[in-house]
Amino acid sequence: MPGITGPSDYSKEPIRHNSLQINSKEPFNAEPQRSALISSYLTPADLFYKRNHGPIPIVDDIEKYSVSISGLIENPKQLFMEDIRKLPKYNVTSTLQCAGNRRTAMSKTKTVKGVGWGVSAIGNAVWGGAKLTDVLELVGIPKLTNTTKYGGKYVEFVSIDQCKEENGGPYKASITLSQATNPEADVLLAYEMNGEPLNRDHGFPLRVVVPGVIGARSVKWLEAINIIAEECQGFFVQKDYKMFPPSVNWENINWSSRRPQMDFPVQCVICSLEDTTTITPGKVSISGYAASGGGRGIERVDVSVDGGKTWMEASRFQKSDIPYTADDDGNCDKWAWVLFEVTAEIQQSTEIIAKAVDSAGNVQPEKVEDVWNLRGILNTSWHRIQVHVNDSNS
Ligand SMILES: Nc1nc2c(c(=O)[nH]1)N[C@H]1C(S)=C(S)[C@@H](COP(=O)(O)O)O[C@H]1N2
Ligand SMILES: [Mo]
Repeated sequence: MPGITGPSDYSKEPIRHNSLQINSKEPFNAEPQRSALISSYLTPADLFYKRNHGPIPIVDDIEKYSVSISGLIENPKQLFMEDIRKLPKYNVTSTLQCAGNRRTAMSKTKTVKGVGWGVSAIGNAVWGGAKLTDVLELVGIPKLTNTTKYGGKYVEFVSIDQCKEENGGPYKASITLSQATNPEADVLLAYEMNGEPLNRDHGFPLRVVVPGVIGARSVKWLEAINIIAEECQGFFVQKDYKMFPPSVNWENINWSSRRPQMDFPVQCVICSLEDTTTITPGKVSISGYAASGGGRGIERVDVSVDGGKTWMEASRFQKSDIPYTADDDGNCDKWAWVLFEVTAEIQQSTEIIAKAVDSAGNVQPEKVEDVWNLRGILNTSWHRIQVHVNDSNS
């Protein structure tokens, strides 16, 4: 084995922060409290949501750890950590969001299948590592390639964790070769998160980060890269993480009728208040995160404190803890979330709503019912908070 192993049981899991809300113990799936998300622009690694499908792999010998690159190419190669570290290092600030974020709220409309998540299956980090474009050049694939000489059109990432959905096989995903070889897509083989070496939960020693795309494609504990003709045939690409219309149920589902979800849609959540909150009348601070996929930054966030009759525009806050920027223009928002804030006077019980608009003018769906799907993915409906005001006379 090449310096890394995927255990078959959960006896060697890392130690986790005790404030995480655990949604499933084995495999370990957990999210921070929503208030933790807005206390810093960059989410600390120990509080960052953890989404796993098997036991966490173990690096036995980092010197022996390598990633093989093969498939429809001329010169397959095995790369060691030192080969990857020799390439130019990029720091990309990117939000990672699980497609299942806010699934629990969607399941209230009608049952859905999948791990229940609140609003915190999302985090924002600076990922440090080599660009995939530079790595692929080492095996003779130039930048901006759609097809290799041998018909390679997709890049498949293979891990080493043992997943039940794959009958004990590893987690896999793929992206197009054109995205993989586009330097502006900023796809990374990352070995750092927020300036520290990746920790085990987040993919030590090396993970893929595909900015602007649902978290499922950012394969952790990378073991192999295959250049292939068709997209990855693994479970998580073909039979999971696809968006179906509300009419599809478990009897009539046809998995091959849909494409795997890639970019995530525009999303926004209020994190300063729980979904149901009791307050005393007066000023209330409403803050949270907004993010969109595909490199579409956030244009604005609208907040209503009267159930959607009138709206005000929120302002951005807390950019000061960014140690790095995504590009030379200081454009940090391309792949990253925006934290927003507005203060409102609230005198009576009401519904507070937040919704975001991305740089392409895309908006969020008003009702969760309209985007309900049996796998409970992509709940990006308007985020609503029920506020009860204490009656001071009673
Ligand atoms: N090897 C491997 N990579 C994986 C997964 C996994 O279970 N195994 N889960 C994916 C999913 S669904 C998400 S949302 C992200 C979560 O990354 P995080 O745990 O670092 O937050 O990793 C992705 N990469
Ligand atoms: Mo996910």
